[in-house]
Amino acid sequence: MKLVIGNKNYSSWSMRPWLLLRHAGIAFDEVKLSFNSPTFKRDALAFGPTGKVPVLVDDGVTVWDTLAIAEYVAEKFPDKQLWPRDAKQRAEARAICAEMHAGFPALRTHLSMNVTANLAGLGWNVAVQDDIDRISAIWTGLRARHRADGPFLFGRFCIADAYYAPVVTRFNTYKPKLAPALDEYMHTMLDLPEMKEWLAAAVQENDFVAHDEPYRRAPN
Ligand SMILES: N[C@@H](CCC(=O)N[C@@H](CS)C(=O)NCC(=O)O)C(=O)O
Repeated sequence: MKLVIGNKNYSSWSMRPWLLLRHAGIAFDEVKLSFNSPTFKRDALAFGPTGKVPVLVDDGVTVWDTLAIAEYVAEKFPDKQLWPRDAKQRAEARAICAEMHAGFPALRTHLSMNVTANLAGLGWNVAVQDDIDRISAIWTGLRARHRADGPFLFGRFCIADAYYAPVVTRFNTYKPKLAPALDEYMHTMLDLPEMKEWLAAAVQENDFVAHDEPYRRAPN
């Protein structure tokens, strides 16, 4: 199984399936393409029809959309229980993934992923706050209901956590004011060994766009 991704510093869509596969212990070969390369589009088109990442290539199948990748992997590895086992919870998990997939345009535009930068206080506007408030409501409600089952949105780690992982890193980069109740979930996600692996690799890749440089955080 091959997962084609973009820069670990910038590619929120790539982070989701990468984290999902790693956390589940599913082996894959990583192929990383640089957004800063003049051949990015051509390189990406060699793997999938949209010229975007991520793309999963497995056993003669090409899957080029994050939600489709998550579903494909969940079907291929049912024992990994990548969606919640309970049908009602599964429906809700799918709904919040779809909401992330299609929504939160202000957050995505103004707090774009940049995991190694410190952009505290930047990017905020009223529309961004509306997105933050909606995400806060999702996380707070799920954590309150599933606290007894574990530290993730539905208790156990599932596709929904992978889906919201780049929001966790965005909040860590832009540091908007969040309800204290969300700190615990932020820490749970940032402390995941796979998340740490991704963040460390983002520092190492040293492939930043020039206007980002003044904001680079010192490596931990
Ligand atoms: N709907 C796609 C979105 C993929 C996407 O927009 N990927 C971005 C990187 S995060 C990309 O490849 N951008 C490069 C480009 O548009 O040229 C998915 O869910 O995977």
